[in-house]
Amino acid sequence: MMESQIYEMGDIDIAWCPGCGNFSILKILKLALSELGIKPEKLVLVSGIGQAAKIPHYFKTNFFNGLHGRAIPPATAIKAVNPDLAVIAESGDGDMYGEGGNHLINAIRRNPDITNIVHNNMVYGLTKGQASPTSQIGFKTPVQVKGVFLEPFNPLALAVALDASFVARAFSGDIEQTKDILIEAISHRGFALVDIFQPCVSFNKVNTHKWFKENTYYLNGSHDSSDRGNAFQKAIETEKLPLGIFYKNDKKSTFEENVGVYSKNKEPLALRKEERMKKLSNLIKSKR
Ligand SMILES: Cc1ncc(C[n+]2csc(CCOP(=O)(O)OP(=O)(O)O)c2C)c(N)n1
Ligand code: SF4
Ligand SMILES: [Mg+2]
Repeated sequence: MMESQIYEMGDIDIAWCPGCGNFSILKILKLALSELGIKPEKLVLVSGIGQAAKIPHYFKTNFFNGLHGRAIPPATAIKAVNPDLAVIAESGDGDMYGEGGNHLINAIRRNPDITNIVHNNMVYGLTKGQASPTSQIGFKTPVQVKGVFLEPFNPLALAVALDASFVARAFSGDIEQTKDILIEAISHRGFALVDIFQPCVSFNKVNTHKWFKENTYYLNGSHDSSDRGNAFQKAIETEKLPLGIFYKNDKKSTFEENVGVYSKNKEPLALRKEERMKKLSNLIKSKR
């Protein structure tokens, strides 16, 4: 097994607050990738903006850090032209479920073979504590002074309803179980959504580490992750929030398979230099 040290940046400043759940997610992701034997040169982390989206800065690997809510489009493109790379889109709940919601919906429909990890702290951390789409009813912030009155967005119910190919929820406080879920998600062929509960110790004093411990439970061994109806029932449970792999559909073809560019020629599009140059010069000629 490869050591997770391979992804370490050395002595760098990390801009997260002491005690933030993002530290655990960073550690767990490195453990999962090293257990899978994915070398840094074979990995691309893609992110938008937010505390969660800083994760690629603390990883010795390839990365693309773009606009708020826009991790999915570059991640989809990177995978389409380099199918041999493992591509992971990293984001926060605001980033993916608010600003990036449209991209999430259409990624589920396209089914690119990428993993989408969402650090769900139920708050906008980077911008200092406004409500996010997953903030709970009654959550008070300097903007939502009387408390949030909107029903929280349910990413798992959405993903199962759209027949996403892999849907899971984890908790940053559980290293082993979250690592196992990430290993399955990254190994899965197709779009894998992993929502990870992550305490924000500075701006969410309600949904703390203790709160997540007390308000979650693991789906048991008899949960059938191929049963979509049952997965949906589990996804809409609110009294206690289930953790684990809710749903998997191994039968869906991926975006890369559907676009058909690899049906005859297996060479990654990114490496097809001659073909690209020919297309480019034809395009230029056609515009003259
Ligand atoms: C288009 C756009 N809108 C708003 C912002 C401001 N902004 C930056 S990060 C952020 C929210 C971050 O919240 P989340 O995605 O939950 O990440 P966290 O910091 O909690 O990890 C917002 C609103 C921005 N950078 N760009
Ligand atoms: S503000 Fe919250 S999410 Fe951001 S680093 Fe601090 S504890 Fe983590
Ligand atoms: Mg957040």
